[in-house]
Amino acid sequence: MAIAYISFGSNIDDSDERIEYIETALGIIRANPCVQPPMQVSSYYETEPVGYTDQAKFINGVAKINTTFSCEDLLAFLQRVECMLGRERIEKRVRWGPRSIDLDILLYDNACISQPDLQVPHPEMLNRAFVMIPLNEIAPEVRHPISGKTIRELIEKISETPETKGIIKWSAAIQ
Ligand code: A4P
Ligand code: MG
Repeated sequence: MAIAYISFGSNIDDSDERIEYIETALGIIRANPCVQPPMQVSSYYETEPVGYTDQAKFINGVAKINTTFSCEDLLAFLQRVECMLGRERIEKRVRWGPRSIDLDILLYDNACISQPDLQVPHPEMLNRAFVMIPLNEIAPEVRHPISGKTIRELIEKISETPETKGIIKWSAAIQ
């Protein structure tokens, strides 16, 4: 059994729809036989878009799962969940543009994977307050396998950046 941390984000239209996409995705993940309880979910955060900024605000958060999926199979499963929720693949839309749901693998045990279509730890996670703030809420003592530092130590680096000011807690954690 492996422990994986998954980031989720949605920024389609109004606030209620974003929450519905996230909760449907989390429900499908929780119900899969390769995912064992308990699943732990951070609070939801409303965040300013990063990258392509002319788009709606995101709801972001992080989930911790216990899973018998290999990391490659977990990626394939998460991509199927994205498709089920109507997410168009990257070729059909603006890179970093609006999406019904985005599910990324942040960490998978202590794995360091560098394949063309799978990099773990997620290469951008340390630069993204919208990932690190919810991750720090549920996994402050977990170590990032490349830097060897804990999430609590690593978040200090980004806590002063302007991006963190655009991050507002939207709802308390739900288990
Ligand atoms: N891929 C490689 N490693 C991984 C991994 N660890 N987890 C590959 C998931 N996928 C991984 O992803 C593109 C490719 O990444 C996949 O084919 C997979 O093989 P995608 O989901 O099709 O496209 P994407 O998500 O638009 O691209 P990308 O590069 O993943 O975008 P990001 O980096 O996820 O950025 N601002 C706020 N506030 N909140 C957000 O959530 N998200 C983005 C998207 C931009 N700005 C944002 C947010
Ligand atoms: Mg993605």
